[in-house]
Amino acid sequence: MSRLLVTGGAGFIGANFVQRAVRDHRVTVLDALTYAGDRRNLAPVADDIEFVHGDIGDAELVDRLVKQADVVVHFAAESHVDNSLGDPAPFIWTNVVGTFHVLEAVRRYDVRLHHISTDEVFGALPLDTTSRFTEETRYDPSSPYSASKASSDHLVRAWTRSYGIAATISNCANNYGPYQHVEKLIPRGITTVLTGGRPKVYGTGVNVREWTHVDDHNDAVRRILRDGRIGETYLIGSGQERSNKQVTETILRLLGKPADGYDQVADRPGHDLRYATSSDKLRTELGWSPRHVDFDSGLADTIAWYREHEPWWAEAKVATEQKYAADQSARS
Ligand code: NAD
Ligand code: TDX
Repeated sequence: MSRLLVTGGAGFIGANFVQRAVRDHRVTVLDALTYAGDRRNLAPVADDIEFVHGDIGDAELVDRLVKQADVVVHFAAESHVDNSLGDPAPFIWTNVVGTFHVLEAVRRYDVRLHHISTDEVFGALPLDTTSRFTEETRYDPSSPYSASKASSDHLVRAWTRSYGIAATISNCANNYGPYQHVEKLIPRGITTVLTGGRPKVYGTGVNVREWTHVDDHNDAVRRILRDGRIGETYLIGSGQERSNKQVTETILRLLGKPADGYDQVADRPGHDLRYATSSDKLRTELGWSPRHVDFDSGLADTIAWYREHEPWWAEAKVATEQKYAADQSARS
């Protein structure tokens, strides 16, 4: 049983990862419990893990925890594009400086690292092509969020080449599933309808995302940890592309509302048009394929989860919508 240090393990993807990882590993979670982190996400495995409340920007703490680990799985990040547009500072602190401290510690103790990243580092694809990002696509980030994640990827690559640390990177497409914060498109839309409101679509809603279930993302991460080649990058994506308008219409339909029951609001500045990945390398080398290939059915399960877990999201919903309203009026 190897010892895993999971940064950001109280967030959406990290918590789903930890809930499964405890079957095979001794897990320590390091999480700052920002607005996006929630100890309740780890309640099902609370007795099976060590939880450390702390910041990856705290070099001494990171050093002590990495020293005791065999593997670090680095999920911790500020993750929301809209927040990064309003205040980029925490994105630089956590995503860039925090990753630097993780890298320095794994270098010191020769600990294996897997760095979790995003397809947003590649910028946007045009709408009218079938082109997809590959591991060779040039980095071209648009937002402070994606630029900070791109910076963290570059740091990991540099530490791998210059210092020979044992690291891998994955860049995944948009995730959905249980425990996702209500600021993100899918949970925001679902919880807005469940509370009697109308979902907000930015601009005309033609922007396309590739929706990958969080369990498929984490399955890919497990395979990379087990069989991935050190120094390599793997792209992860389900192939399930949908426009934001389509996603919103499907949520409304699955909740028994008219498909046009949403509002179009001011567009996100610098809004990337389309993301789509080629995960051929992951599929060929590591035998990965997504299990959730029926997006509507995955969405229906996700809707059921949010229906059943209103106490989990009710408070965050109010705070999130207040923040969106304040941001919107600051912009107009
Ligand atoms: P999230 O915002 O739900 O969770 C982030 C977690 O990190 C939270 O628990 C938070 O408390 C913690 N955290 C933030 N700053 C920290 C700090 N300084 N020190 C310690 N912990 C800190 O994010 P998520 O959606 O679960 O994303 C996890 C990772 O996956 C991120 O690296 C993100 O860039 C990447 N990613 C996300 C998606 C997606 O669709 N959500 C897709 C591809 C990649
Ligand atoms: O209310 C909304 N209305 C809307 O039209 C919200 C919250 C979003 N949108 C649009 C913006 C995007 O085109 O929906 C799309 C998805 O938005 P988000 O859920 O904010 O995700 P995105 O910006 O695509 O980034 C996500 O995927 C990549 C994650 O937040 C990142 O952490 C990940 O790296």
